[in-house]
Amino acid sequence: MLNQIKSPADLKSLTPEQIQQLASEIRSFLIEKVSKSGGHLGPNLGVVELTIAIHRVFDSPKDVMVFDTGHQSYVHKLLTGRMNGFDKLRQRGGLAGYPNRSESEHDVVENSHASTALSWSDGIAKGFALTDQTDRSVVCVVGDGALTGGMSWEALNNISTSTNEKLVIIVNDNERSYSPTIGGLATYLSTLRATSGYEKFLEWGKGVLERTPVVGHPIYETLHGMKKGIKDIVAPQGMFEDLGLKYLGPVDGHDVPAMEKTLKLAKDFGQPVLVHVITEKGRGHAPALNDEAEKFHAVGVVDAETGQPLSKAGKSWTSVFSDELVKIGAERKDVVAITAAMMGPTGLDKFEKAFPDRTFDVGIAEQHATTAAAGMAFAGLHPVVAVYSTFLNRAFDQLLLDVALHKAGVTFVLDRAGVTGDDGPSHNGMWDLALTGIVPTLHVAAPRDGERVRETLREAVEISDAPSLIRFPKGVVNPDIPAFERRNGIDVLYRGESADVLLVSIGAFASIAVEAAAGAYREGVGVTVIDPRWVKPLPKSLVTMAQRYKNVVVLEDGIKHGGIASTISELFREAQLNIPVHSIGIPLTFLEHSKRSEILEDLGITVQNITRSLVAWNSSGIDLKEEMQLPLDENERRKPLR
Ligand SMILES: Cc1ncc(C[n+]2csc(CCOP(=O)(O)OP(=O)(O)O)c2C)c(N)n1
Repeated sequence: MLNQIKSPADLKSLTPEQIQQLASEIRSFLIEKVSKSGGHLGPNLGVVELTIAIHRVFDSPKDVMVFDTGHQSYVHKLLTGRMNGFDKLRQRGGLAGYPNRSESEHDVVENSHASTALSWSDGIAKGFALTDQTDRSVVCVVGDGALTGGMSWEALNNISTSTNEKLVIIVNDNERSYSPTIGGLATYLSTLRATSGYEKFLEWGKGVLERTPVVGHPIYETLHGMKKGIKDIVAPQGMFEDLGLKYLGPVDGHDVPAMEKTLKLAKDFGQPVLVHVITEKGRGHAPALNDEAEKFHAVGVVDAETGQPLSKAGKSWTSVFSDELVKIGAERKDVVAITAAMMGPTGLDKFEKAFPDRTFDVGIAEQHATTAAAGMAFAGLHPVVAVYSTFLNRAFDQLLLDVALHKAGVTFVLDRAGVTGDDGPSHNGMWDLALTGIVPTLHVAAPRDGERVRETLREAVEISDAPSLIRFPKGVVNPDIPAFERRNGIDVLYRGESADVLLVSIGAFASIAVEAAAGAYREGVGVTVIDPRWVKPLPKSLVTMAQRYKNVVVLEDGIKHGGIASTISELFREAQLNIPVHSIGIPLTFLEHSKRSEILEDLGITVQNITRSLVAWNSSGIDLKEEMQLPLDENERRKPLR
């Protein structure tokens, strides 16, 4: 069946039996392919029937489908003619892990940050209404997790007053984000889920009351007469309907005929309608269903049958942080942890286990997490906010004005900093160094290895009169790189024979920097590698240190524009130090999905290439110090740091 589906039009004539067969083939296909490449298996297994029903009722691309976050769009990709791309899912040359405009006219929104779909959909539907494209509907699929994000509610507030938008909002309620969705909204949705129990309640009431002599029957009648009121007690519909949104549901999202019936009703209504759909994350795959923690929200490369990882990874950056925070938590009762719906992925699960009362999952609400942290700091706590680097972008204004302006003692821990690769452009953590560089009062550290994660984390939580932040990449942590010495807070990792180049290495690139310096030494170029650890504020001693060199090179896992190299250039300019500063980092561009190593290779961030650059810059550079007649005796060159 699946082979025959080249476009959504091929779905329209299928019989109920064929649809069932197709759903089952899609599940087997996804389990086989995603196990090989890694990706969002659980969410996609949950939306198979839902996506088939959408494509049977609506006509893509005339009707627009917007998937919130987009991680659950694999089935949509399969039904829109992209089956072959799954062999290289999330790899260079293969399908992206999220919708992608360059792949298909059926994809519109590429952003993988949650809670944007309702705003996109509102905008598109308003646009269609105003440009006389009245035959076009917008279908917005939003998870109960994504619905915890503030943007979703800003959008609903606007959508609900619209009378001419052809917009069908499908709330895909599987009760989970990564882990179970939390908060008042989750409780509300679970009450709505009980709506189907209302009729049963009424039946039960009838049975019991009719057996009660004299007063029983009248009470039942009253009960029945108060249907709406009782329904609100048993299953309050209030919130969505009070907002002015037509609510349909809850519907079993695995029952295609039921889904189609409801979606047709919603489509014909001609105004915004919210359809509440119940699905099961990981459906049809025992290992996913048995994964209590995350229902295979996102898997690496795993055995298709058992779901077990095929290779054993080493200790990750995340787990180094995770373990150290638990130790700190045992020593300091004021330290609390905050996650935005990513307890496991950020490593806060261990802290939660040890200190459940001091751990807060706020839902997909980075902005709230950040400002609430400022409040907690005011009240005498030291919050540690753990998020992925890319998601801090969401909370920039809160970081700047709620936290930094108020000099709140909050520590941010950014995981997945730098190039992450396979999740595509919006998941790379390449903006944080530039963004945080312009936040007054904030201290920023980029630890180069596990030992430095522990060390800078401890230093960070000691800062109580200003915010602090540490950032580290995805994956397995580097072996520790001890320093020769620490000078005014700056670690010297490699001493050059001569003072040709001062290589300032930021964070996890230290091992590449040291190897490149060794390579340059073999070419006769003296490179000293230093790691300032704290990149904001940069130690003043950097200026004194740099004075002895002909060239300064900065290597960073972030955008070059506004990054650490640019801060160092400014520092030198202000100190009237005229030394060329070369920058190796990420250009200002969106990086297509690919392996991290492939992207770094493209950017020239390899030992071989950096060695070549160090040699080239050394030979082409004008020796400004000689021109400026600064002291450069041979002894100084040999011991550049004395
Ligand atoms: C702003 C932001 N924060 C965090 C994430 C990480 N994230 C990806 S999917 C997800 C959970 C989504 O849950 P839900 O919307 O219910 O979809 P489901 O996977 O359950 O279908 C989270 C927290 C994100 N994509 N965007």
